[in-house]
Amino acid sequence: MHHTTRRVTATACLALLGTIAAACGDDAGANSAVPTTETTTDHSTARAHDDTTVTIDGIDYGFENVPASIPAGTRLGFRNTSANELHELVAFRLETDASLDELVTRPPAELEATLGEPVTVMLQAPGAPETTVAVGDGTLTEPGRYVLMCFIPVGADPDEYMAAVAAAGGGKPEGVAGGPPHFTAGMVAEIAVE
Ligand SMILES: [Cu+2]
Repeated sequence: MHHTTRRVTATACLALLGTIAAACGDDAGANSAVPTTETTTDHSTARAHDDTTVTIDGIDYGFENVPASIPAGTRLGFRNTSANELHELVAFRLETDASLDELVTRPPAELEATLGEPVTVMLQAPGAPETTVAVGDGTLTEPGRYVLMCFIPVGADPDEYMAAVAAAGGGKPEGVAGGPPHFTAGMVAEIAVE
């Protein structure tokens, strides 16, 4: 009887040990959750990434280094690499599914009505040391489909245009001589904010 009881006790102990082992296993599980803490650290890194500037280049005539998509909250930078032309990055959040190819063929008034107000406008004269931020701060906050466009007339005088921007209080300058806007020459791009 005693023997049997002991055996049972021994079995219970083994079972208990098993439970402890299982508990240890859980602890191990909790320990493996330590990297989760590091993942949390990664999250704050990701948040820092959201503030990272993605610099887009303006050339004659187009945008370069445009990512297909960026996380919401990414701040765009703009750099004009042209030696001759003033360029700008004007970003609009599109409320339409229309293709860029179709959009750019629309009459100016209709195009403006479709685009609405720009989220951000950044300009840089050729050779200028800094980019002028006229609207917003380059940050694309709301997820969606965005179009980047340059409205500078082909061959416009950079100094004259920048003076007109200043006179318009950062708004759209009027009456600066030049050819068709750069976007009609290919300075238009799409970017997805996710
Ligand atoms: Cu341009």
